[in-house]
Amino acid sequence: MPYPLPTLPSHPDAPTSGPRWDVFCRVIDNHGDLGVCWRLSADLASRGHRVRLWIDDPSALAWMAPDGAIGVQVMSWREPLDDELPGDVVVEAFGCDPPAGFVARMASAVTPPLWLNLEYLSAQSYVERSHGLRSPQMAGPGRGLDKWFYYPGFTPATGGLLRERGIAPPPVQPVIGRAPTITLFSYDPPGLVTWRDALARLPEGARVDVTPGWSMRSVTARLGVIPTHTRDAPTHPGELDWRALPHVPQPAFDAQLRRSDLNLVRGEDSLVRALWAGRPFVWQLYPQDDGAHADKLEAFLGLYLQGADAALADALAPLWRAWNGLADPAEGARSWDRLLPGRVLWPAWQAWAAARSASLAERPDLVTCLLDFVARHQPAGQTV
Ligand code: TRH
Repeated sequence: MPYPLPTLPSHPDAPTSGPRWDVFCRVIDNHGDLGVCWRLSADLASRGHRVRLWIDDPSALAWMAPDGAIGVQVMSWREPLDDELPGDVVVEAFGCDPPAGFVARMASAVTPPLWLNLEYLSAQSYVERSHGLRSPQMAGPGRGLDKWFYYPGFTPATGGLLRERGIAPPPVQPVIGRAPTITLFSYDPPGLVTWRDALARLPEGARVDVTPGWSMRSVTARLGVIPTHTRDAPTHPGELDWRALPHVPQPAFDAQLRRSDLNLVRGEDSLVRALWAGRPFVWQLYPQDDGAHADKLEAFLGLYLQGADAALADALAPLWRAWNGLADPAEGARSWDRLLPGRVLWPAWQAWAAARSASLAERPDLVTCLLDFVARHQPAGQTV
């Protein structure tokens, strides 16, 4: 369904001084590109920076960020874009190739802006090798400029994870004598049926909040379930209760993950939010035709489960693989029966999710790392 175009949010109270950023974002597919760019822009603005977010398709902002953010100006991506002066820093998200006219103005500026390419999040080893590399532009409208690769990541040698100031992880909530609550935000997970069958074996039943789009379609088509739109009706004990969620603003989405006992998330941005929620979660990666998501999953599992109790790791890894279609569904079924709320490994999973969230949150966040990077790489004579 097409969404109505939002009124482009721009605030009269926006700062009139402070470093100026141009963030370029092309919406390729799904919501992750815009989700990351919006979070980055809003986080920068919350620290006093002025941000112009250039987007080719802002329609999802109508629900993701309906109120906008003070300091962020949403701009329509135009071609050619040669009538605008670049700010102090230009962020090209995911190699989206900003308009040639704008890049030419960057190159001809007396003090050219710092130009960064923000890359996708991964725990793979190439990230540490590639973070912060310089790419001198030998040809094209940006000839003479340097473009710097900025890789988000989980380790100190990477660019960090988006994490706004003031996020506090919720306390661990026991699931005793009640149906657990689960949020489903997925593509079409190969492990869907196995998971539903394991839920059906829970004596207390479960409540599943289903996000719009892919998740709703798979639940309907593959499980034959029509989630109800009643948010507040009580859950019937011992049953599986499927509820349809609307699209909600990012802060409400994050709160939904924090409230749930278990989260099934997809894509990179909600992976990070599931981490900060501190709840047990399973991640579905965007499936790639060449199978590249398998290596990406293994790299993340290796990092995430480092130091975990062997019994927990031995159950979680096959479950995550099976959810992504990368292991036998029977292995997934065995794991769910050990890991779901009330089962033998549930307390260990809860404790691990909280501990890992806390340990990753000890690292400086992406915007803090980015500001440090900019300060170290800005062209001579410029202060950001
Ligand atoms: O939407 P995604 O599947 O995006 C993905 C990834 O970006 C992936 O890298 C890319 O290759 C693929 O698309 C094509 O999942 P992700 O990254 O979690 O982004 C979803 C965003 O939507 C996130 O910012 C949270 C936000 N969101 C809301 O704000 N409200 C909602 O109600 C929902 C369901 C999501």
